Amino acid sequence: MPLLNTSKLITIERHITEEGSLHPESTGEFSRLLRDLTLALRVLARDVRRAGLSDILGMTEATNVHGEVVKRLDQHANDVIFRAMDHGGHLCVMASEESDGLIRIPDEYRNGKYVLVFDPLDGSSNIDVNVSIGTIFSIYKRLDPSLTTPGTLEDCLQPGYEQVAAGYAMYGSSTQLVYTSGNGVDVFTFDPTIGEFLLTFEKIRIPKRGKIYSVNSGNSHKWPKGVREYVTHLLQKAPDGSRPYSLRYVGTMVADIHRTLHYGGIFMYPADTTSPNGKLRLVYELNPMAFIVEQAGGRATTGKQRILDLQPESLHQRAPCYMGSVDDVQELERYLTDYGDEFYG
Ligand code: AHM
Ligand code: MG
Repeated sequence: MPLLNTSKLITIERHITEEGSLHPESTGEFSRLLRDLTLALRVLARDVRRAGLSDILGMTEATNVHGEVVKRLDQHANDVIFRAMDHGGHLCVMASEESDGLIRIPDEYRNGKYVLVFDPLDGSSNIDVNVSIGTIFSIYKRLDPSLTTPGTLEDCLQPGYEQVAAGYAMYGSSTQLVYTSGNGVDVFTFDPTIGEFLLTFEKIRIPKRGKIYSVNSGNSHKWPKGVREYVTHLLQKAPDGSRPYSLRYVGTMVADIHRTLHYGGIFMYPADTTSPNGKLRLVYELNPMAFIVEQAGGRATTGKQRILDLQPESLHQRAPCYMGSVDDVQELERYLTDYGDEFYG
């Protein structure tokens, strides 16, 4: 699949403004919110690129040559997003993987009608070793958009199907921003020479079936029976050449889903005997990714239920996840039904 499938020269800001103009009731507030957020992503793309040079990696306790406390890159990313988003007047509350509770809008700024939840730097185990990492975000309208009071926990705990927009930035060999507002999925690539995200792939579609599976197989002894049997099946040779599948696992969800969007296949983080709800967090990891995957024509489930239909009960709750090509995910679901989700051992 080519990396560039559009002849349009268009920035993400223009794209979002044009999408907004399709809605006559649009006030432009959402476009301004996205403009602030893409500023944060541009800053982070720069900082990730310079990370090894600027003492940003590693522990939080260290002091750099300027006498400043060095922050881990994930804490730094959290701060950058907060500083870009707290004063715009568009948000009423935020929540992040890096903050235990709600992130409130400071009293001196206006509370707007949107809610932002995010994982500032996904792929923590890859940060210090120069392997692709990313930022995941999701935007909701607050439950009562007429209010001007601070947003609440309930505003952040809306089911994923209520998302207004979601996306991720992947800091890889280039920085790409993958974005949906419910009208398909578009990919923008950051051009550092002009400081803009340019549209490079319009309305990406996940192949109906792939030939790659992505999972931490170090956990296989703890998986449910159905997942073990399914993976065993993927590794058996099929006469028509459709199997065996290849295994690809970066360990950064953003990167593993990004590849799945382009090449198809399945990404899994199952429940296991030590993590009965899997590892990945529903509100700011799974829901935005599930929205993107579905908008690209794929499927995203816990094995029992569509991810976007789950009612979150707490900010950091986890859920099992299987997402990717429709045929692959449905096949996995059949294995879970046939073999059950009991665990071995
Ligand atoms: P993080 O938010 O602390 O980085 O954890 C989430 C990451 C995902 O990006 C990735 O899919 C998963 O954890 C990898 O976990 P594991 O190392 O257990 O395979
Ligand atoms: Mg994460």
